[in-house]
Amino acid sequence: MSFELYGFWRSLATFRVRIAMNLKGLDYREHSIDLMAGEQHAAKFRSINPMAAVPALIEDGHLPITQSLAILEYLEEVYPTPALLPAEPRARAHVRELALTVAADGHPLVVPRVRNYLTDVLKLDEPTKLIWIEHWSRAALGALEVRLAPVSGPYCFGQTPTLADICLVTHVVGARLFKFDVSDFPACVRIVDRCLALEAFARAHPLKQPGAPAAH
Ligand SMILES: N[C@@H](CCC(=O)N[C@@H](CS)C(=O)NCC(=O)O)C(=O)O
Repeated sequence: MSFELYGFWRSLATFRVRIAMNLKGLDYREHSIDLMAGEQHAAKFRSINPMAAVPALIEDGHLPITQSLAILEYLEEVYPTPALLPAEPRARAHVRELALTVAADGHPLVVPRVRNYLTDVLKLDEPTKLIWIEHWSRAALGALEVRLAPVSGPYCFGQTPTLADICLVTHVVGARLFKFDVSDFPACVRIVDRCLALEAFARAHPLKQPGAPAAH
């Protein structure tokens, strides 16, 4: 099989897909869509994702799959080893809850189209916009911290990484890229740093991608 992944070095949703593909040992070729330059709005890319956002994954010339969680679930169904969801239904729901706290509640409020709207339409200055971004980043982290504080194992759930760890890592790395202080969330940070010690996570890091600045 061959995978074409449309992404961007700084995209946290693409970061999720890179981690999952690395964990599952799937090779992919990444095509950069420069979100800062607005390439997501070009007609050519909109024909891949009409939502004008990355990631989009194309396998063997099939129709693109967009939405990082849909991609992760697809990969899990078709390439089940190693498993990124536990076997038991309640545990699966728990892992999905943690993942969606990031992907459905936290991250959508800080993506470029929202940031651009705050700047271009609502005329917020940079410091005020950062207050917005930090507020919503911390709101998701606060909820995750409550769930993860009682966890004594190495990951969000069980002894191996799951979708929850993938989403948590991307959210904390995103907060760090904005230089937010995440020390109020020690359980999250403990798990994230453990995950980032794994090659599959480390290799997928935004700052390791082509186009990323050398120093951040
Ligand atoms: N819910 C989508 C979010 C996709 C998304 O918004 N991606 C961002 C980068 S992380 C993007 O391409 N944004 C373009 C824009 O906001 O203009 C997912 O999980 O894939």
